[in-house]
Amino acid sequence: MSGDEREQRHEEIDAILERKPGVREIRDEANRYTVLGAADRRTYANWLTPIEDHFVCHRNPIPEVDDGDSWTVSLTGLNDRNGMDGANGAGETVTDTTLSMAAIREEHPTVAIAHTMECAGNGRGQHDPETSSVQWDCEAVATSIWTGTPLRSVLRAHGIEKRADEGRWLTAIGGDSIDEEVFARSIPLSKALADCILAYGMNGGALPAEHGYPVRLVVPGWYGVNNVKWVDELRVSEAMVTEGSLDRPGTHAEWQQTSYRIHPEGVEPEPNETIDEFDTWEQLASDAISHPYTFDATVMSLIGAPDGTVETDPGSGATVEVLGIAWAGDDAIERVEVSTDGGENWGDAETFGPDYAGAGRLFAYEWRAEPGTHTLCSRATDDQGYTQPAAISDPGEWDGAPEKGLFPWNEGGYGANAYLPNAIEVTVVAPE
Ligand SMILES: Nc1nc2c(c(=O)[nH]1)N[C@H]1C(S)=C(S)[C@@H](COP(=O)(O)O)O[C@H]1N2
Ligand SMILES: [Mo]
Repeated sequence: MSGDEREQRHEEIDAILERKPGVREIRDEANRYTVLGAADRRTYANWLTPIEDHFVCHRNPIPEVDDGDSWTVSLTGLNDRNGMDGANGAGETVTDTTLSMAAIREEHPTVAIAHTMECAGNGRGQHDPETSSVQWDCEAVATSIWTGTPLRSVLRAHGIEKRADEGRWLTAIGGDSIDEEVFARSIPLSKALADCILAYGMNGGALPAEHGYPVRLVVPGWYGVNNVKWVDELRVSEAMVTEGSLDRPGTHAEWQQTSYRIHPEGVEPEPNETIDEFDTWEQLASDAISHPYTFDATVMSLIGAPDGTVETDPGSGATVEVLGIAWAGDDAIERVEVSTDGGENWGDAETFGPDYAGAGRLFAYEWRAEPGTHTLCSRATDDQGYTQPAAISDPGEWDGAPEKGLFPWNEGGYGANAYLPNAIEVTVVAPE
């Protein structure tokens, strides 16, 4: 990493701060990422996150795109329909085609989907002792409406069929790939065909440069890292990306096989060509995969309001509405509880508002607030029965951490969903 590139990163951060008043720079131990997070906890009293408050996270410089209409996406790899694209006429054929932005926009259905996107490193800064990299507290999560084209439609048009999805993978490669460092992520082809889109719009407007203009992959309910920005290539294969598996220079599998996996200190996770359990928490809890991959987001919740000081209104019987958002990747939220005494006692909150697969739910809790200072926290349970643990474990406590109500401290600081670190202090004052 040259000094020049670091310089460029700070310029990039400054430029983003100018157009996004709702974010602030986050401390990055490695000084390698462009990282900004929601500046105000009250962002999470909303279901939709305004673009100004939407976190940003990437490593390589944003590609310069003067004319988004001339951007292309190459689609390569296996298909199982004869006579398509680069057909060789003998059984399985290979796709090798180039998609224009016009084709992506106009030759397929247009859809809008909701997606709560969380960086897999959200909560990393709550690990004690500290892990390396970006010290996120809880500001790297956002809910947006993404407009684009279903991948299913694009893939089918080029011979990639549902019946051939078993065990196959789709690798997306970012246009921010530089010679030494290729940003590539693989997701199961079954997920790609089910609900992923090539997005070119965000919250009803154009996709901003820092969020992937002109086109990004949106993987509903899955951690940010899977949502490749500035998509340059899509490739279908029998295996996830492994080191050297792409016909490109530089390293290929860092983002899939090394970082973004949950493991104890001092462990180097073994690469896998394929796995068949994708739920992140299930991988952890069942030991199905050693050193889980961060695919779907673990169950989480955040209180957005009140925060700080609140004056009770005698007309309301001194009740205060506690508002927040809960999400569980591509699983559904089953229950949200709120505590106003730091996790000793809990009451059920009510979920309300939009209810889309892959996006969070708003919750509200009627709090009879007594004057004084109180510690508020929330904990959610998903429809698989997983509940947010109370705290992050010590580094040595990997084994059985979830059963002990702890999220395992892990070297990369991924997937943290404990509720106590996200507690907020609220001071209640009676009206004069
Ligand atoms: N091409 C590319 N896509 C990327 C990244 C990147 O570095 N390059 N960062 C990923 C990570 S780690 C996250 S958390 C999300 C953040 O998306 P956002 O910046 O739109 O919030 O983008 C993902 N997509
Ligand atoms: Mo991330």
